[in-house]
Amino acid sequence: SDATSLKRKAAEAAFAELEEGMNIGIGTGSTAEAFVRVLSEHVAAGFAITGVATSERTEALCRELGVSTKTLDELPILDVTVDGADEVDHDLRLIKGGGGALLREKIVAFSSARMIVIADSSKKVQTLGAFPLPIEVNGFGLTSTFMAIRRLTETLGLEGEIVLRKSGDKPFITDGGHLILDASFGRIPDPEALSAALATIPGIVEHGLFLNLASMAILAGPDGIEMLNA
Ligand code: DER
Repeated sequence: SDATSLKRKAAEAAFAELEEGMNIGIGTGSTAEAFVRVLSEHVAAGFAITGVATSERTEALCRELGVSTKTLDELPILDVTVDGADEVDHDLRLIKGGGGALLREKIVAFSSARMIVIADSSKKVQTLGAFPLPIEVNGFGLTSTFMAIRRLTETLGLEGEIVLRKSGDKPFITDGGHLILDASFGRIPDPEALSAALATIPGIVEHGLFLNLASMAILAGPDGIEMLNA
């Protein structure tokens, strides 16, 4: 479908940013998987690269397609991370976490000199928040954490449903063993203020606001590729 080809076009443009011998972080989600497929074709043709996966799911795909990976402990300093996003604004602020891998994605992106976001152009927004913000929580005292988030976001003027992410009829469990709350704020006019406020709640492990991490976004649309640079 043309959605797949748009993902592939963005993935190919991201590959063009790589150099042989780089250590790269590899994201999670369908666009990141298109990138792994593009990468595997070049690896098969002799392109030397080592990846650090951001999820078990991505790790399994790399193994299946012959892209060599190491752990972040083996490669703690990465040249670039290539990853998808659920929303990208004009300042390269992101909402991520739709695929449930936000904690490892954020740690890997933070360990990289650069972060390249690949997405179809439908992910570009004026203001973040139409996509529900994933908030990864420990789960101990979940109701207390939930109430703290509710109270705190209301003081920021943010309303909307906050729901526990499910996998079938059971709570979704992340690779790190945590739970995810999805908060439908609708619009987040001040992502920095929200990020700082969430950091004050001890039960929150991490959230899907990626600020000051992306250095480039490659957005594929029906009329071509748009590159956004920080
Ligand atoms: O979970 C994530 O952050 C993923 O990158 C995801 O949000 C983007 O997934 P997609 O490429 O399948 O749209």
